[in-house]
Amino acid sequence: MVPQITDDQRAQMRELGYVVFEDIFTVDEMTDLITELEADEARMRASLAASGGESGISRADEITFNDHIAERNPLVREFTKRPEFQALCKEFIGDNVDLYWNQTVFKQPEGAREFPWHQDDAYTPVTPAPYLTLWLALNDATEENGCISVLPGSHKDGLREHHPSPIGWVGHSSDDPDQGVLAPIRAGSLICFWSLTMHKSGSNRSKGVRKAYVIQYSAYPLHRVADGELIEVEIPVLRDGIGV
Ligand SMILES: O=C(O)CCC(=O)C(=O)O
Repeated sequence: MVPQITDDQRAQMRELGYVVFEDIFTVDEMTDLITELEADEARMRASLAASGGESGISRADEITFNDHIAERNPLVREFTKRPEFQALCKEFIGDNVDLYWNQTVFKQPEGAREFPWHQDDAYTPVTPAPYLTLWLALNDATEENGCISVLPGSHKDGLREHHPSPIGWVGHSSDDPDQGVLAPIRAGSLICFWSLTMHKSGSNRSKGVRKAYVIQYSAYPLHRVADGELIEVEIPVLRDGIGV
């Protein structure tokens, strides 16, 4: 279902930095996508397990980040260009948009660790910023299995100081009294937020894997803040407002 974005949602994105869009896809509409994403993730996790179980911020028995799937899989690539996403990109980014990054994030059952509070911009600051993250639930994301929490309004003061941890940058303490708001969503729903919106995910205390496909879109052209270099991305999504 292509979202008809309301004035309230525009205002919420502007003021709070995130909007939940419920039931954008049915599970049937995601069946082929999920098959491809799961197969790709299984290959990645097998090779991770064979080489010691850890690489970067992925842990085979805890949480895996499997990126650039659309770049190697035509079905996934086509999915990232769906009209549902184009509508959000056009609304929140503009007429010239690229797929900036895409990754699955699978959280294994009964894991105790949260994925820490951070702004996505902390990983690689880019300009123009912020870009847009669409966190698509491939299965129901609940408080029990480690759904996303967001810190409303945290996008307003730019990039905050982050410090490194074994599982990624941390920009807000898990001991801070403000632990934001939980955003549990059904499979096929998505959380739309800015790359400057502070977010985290909880521990997966359930018996199943929590599965998300995280798709990030940026304005074209895009440059790295550190050296001003143009970031070459492979997958254009909109040019002059038209899907490509
Ligand atoms: O899905 C998760 O558990 C966390 C993902 C996340 O925060 C991210 O990809 O930036």
